[in-house]
Amino acid sequence: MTQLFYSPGTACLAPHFLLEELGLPYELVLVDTSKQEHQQEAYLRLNPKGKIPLLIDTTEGAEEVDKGMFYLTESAAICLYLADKYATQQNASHFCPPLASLERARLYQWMMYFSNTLQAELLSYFYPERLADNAQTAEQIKQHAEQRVAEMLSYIDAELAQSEGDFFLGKSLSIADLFLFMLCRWTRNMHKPARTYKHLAPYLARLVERPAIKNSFAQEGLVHPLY
Ligand SMILES: N[C@@H](CCC(=O)N[C@@H](CS)C(=O)NCC(=O)O)C(=O)O
Repeated sequence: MTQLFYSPGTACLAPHFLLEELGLPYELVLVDTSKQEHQQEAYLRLNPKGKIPLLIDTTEGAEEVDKGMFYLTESAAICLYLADKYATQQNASHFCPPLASLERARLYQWMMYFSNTLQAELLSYFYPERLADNAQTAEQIKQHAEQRVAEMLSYIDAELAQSEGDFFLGKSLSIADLFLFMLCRWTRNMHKPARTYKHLAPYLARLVERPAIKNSFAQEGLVHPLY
């Protein structure tokens, strides 16, 4: 059985969208961050980083923590793993283009950019107090992070304008779309949210209509504005 440990609206969303898109049986396990459950021993035993998400998958040969169970963290890595694992399933090969193809290289490029640049900046925006000694500096960090996110969104918007299809990498939905949608959602309360950019606006409006994305939002109890 595949289990996704989640906290509503967090970095669990992209893997959640993907599990829904794949139509796989899986279990959602709530980690209640308002009760600091992610910092408690029971969760730290599974994920010593104390972060969300965590995927536990039953995989032959895996011997981490419990025999036969595979523990994986990092939202982008979970998406890559699931997409590869189920690539041979009917209608699933487009989530991750074939190994060593140019399309695959572009997917890596964007997944890395999204996770180690845009997502990292968003984490500074959401947790500025972790980078500062006082409230005034934290506020300044938050403002700078928001400006930098806006620059990144402009760059992403320009890239999207070059797409030859409805999706970020062209004509097929890939994990880059699911990951980017999650990050765009996180900008919804900024002065210039992703939904206000010329090319991101119709792109996000199309994605939010996908049943997999709607189901994920409903299951996590998320309501409007969704992005
Ligand atoms: N790079 C990690 C980031 C994980 C992360 O920071 N998750 C946040 C929620 S979006 C979290 O667990 N926050 C709780 C905390 O930092 O205390 C990933 O993509 O999985």
